[in-house]
Amino acid sequence: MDDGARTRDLLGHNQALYQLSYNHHQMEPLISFCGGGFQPQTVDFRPIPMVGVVVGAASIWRIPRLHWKPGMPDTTQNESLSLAVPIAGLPAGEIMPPMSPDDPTWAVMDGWVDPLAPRCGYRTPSGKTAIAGENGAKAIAWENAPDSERCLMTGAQTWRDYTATCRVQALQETCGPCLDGHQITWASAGLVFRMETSRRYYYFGLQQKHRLVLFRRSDDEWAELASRIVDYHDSVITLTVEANGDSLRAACPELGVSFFAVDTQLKSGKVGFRARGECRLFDLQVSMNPAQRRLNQRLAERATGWTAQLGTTLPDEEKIGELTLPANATILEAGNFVAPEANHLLLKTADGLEAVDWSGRTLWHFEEPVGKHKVGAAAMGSSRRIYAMVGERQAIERDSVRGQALRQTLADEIVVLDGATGAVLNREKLPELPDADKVNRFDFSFETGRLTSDSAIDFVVRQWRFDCGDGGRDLWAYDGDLNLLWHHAVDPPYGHHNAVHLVDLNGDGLTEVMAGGTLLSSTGEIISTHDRSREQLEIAGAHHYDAVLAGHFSGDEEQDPIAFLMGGSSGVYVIDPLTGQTRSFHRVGHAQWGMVANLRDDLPGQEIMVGTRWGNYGILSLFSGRGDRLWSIQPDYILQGTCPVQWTADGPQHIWLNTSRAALGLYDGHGRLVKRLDGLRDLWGNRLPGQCRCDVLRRTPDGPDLLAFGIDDTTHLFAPSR
Ligand SMILES: [Ca+2]
Ligand SMILES: [Ca+2]
Repeated sequence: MDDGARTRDLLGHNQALYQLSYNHHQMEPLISFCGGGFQPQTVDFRPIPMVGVVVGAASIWRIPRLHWKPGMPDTTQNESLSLAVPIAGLPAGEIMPPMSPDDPTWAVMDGWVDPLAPRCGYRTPSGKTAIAGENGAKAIAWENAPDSERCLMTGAQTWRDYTATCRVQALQETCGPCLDGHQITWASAGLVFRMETSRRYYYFGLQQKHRLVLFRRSDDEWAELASRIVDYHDSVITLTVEANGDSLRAACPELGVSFFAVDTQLKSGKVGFRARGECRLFDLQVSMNPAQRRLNQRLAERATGWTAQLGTTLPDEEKIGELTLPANATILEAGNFVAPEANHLLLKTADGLEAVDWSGRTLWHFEEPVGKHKVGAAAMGSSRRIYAMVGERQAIERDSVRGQALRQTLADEIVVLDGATGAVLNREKLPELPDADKVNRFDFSFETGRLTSDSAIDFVVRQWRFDCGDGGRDLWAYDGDLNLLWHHAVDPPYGHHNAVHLVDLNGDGLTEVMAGGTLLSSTGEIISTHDRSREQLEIAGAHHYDAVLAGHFSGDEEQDPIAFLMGGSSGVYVIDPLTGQTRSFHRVGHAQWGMVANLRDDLPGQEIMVGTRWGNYGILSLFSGRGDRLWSIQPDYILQGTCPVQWTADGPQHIWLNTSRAALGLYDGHGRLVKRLDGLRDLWGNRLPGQCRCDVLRRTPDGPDLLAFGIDDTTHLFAPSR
């Protein structure tokens, strides 16, 4: 029995604690809570009502006896630790600008991160400016803007016990809504501690300049632990929190407030300052006494040991070769489009498409610049068809989410290529658009399917529109010979590339078209529309369904088919796609994309991974195939490129996180890092996020999956060691 299974048995029916334990890979005796004998000191003591505080604490208390290693080295660091934001060392002006990684303030602020505006993350202002405050004292200023929420955090996911203090001046009462919370209208400034994700943490601070509040946030749930109305008038105040086991203390001496609360929900995490709306931060310090420091170090060692132990049953990565690609070529995919028994690589080059074998030898070259492409799901004869968009009706220059210049082209034609030879089988004009000025691209449905043809070679052309936040409304269905079958415009709009799918949901052998919140038959009739689409569209930051997954995921015929609608800031709707009826919804943040994989052999069917973007990048949430949310993690604060990886011949898939060196590794279906991939970490070196290219490729149709890791001009291939 592995440790996870033991934990589960021990906790028995206590599902919430079981999940927390899994999330944090650490079980620690709650010494300070159980033995401290603390008494509430203030009028505002309010223990939160919660199922089984005592039971929960007792359960957690017992776990270390299974995991405790008496021989663990004593770190004997009998020194306290103190960290302070070096405000005095900051030059005046914007600090930590995300898209300027060489800005000198990054070095000054080494050790501090802003999860809401991370270095090399995405195109967003830092929102934090160093200024000279009153009496010449330097401060960091937060600005007055709806999207002004920013943080300064330090520490590690394993930090549990510590003290944090800040000196702050709050200058704004209301603020919002923002992409992270359509319902938030209050400005706030205060301390964050035990941050598990940027949407899950404890917080103590001023709200709307008239209330001091200590709360636990879990996504859109704000559980207030203590609060008091205060008489505040723009003065600089001191906020202090101390977390020790389950006991949370919070105080503001200037306003005469001292809170004490007991809460068991958040076990550990980073600590720092977070504010929405205009305010000034004059000081921010985090400290640990020697006992706290030793504890936190032991928790970090425990987590490392846990990863090593979990990884022992998985093969290490072994470098098996390198790919030599033509200059400026990118890998589109590896697949058996040439012949059924072997996989080849499909490359995109500046002047077209190229098929190469694994030694880099060119099989064919299609010499027309290609925008979007799609490889047919079914073979025609021995090869697959490749559909590609070519030509240029119009083009625009834009910045990508990550700040790079992009040239986006509205294509003119579709061509069909023979995957074996690259020969053009057919070509056809793309539809004429009466409102072409509102459209920046055509695109293909996420997969080909069977609309009228005998095999899955039909597809749908979709669009990206400026007036739908890069989503779209129009759908044009084609058969594999490029005959236009039907055209339909849907309302509500669908979203990005992963929002239009061809999938057989009713089992008649023909594929339906799931386009955002609308399901259409293979012949273009509307079958259903999401019943909460109006609500979804009214939520700020949710102007389309960013991504959609529909299929038979649950392994339970009572539940299938099922669809997951990733609705931007409205979160995730789990619906019956045949009726459009919502079964459940989950406010996970700005849900932007999703993928299907079998990450858990102990759960029937497949699991759904959902990632967030705007307002809270990098949160990954796993759902069961029937729509239950299992856990959320946030290994870094950058767009999470998660690829499902079949790393063993049998057993569940894993996910490969590769957006930063900090997050790099294979993770299991419990959200645990199980393989650090040190070989890749060595290659990564000190490169910044975005400077390594990562693909999961299969050399043969049966696998195994290879990790393709591109650094500079070389693509290194790693396979599971034998
Ligand atoms: Ca069907
Ligand atoms: Ca499963």
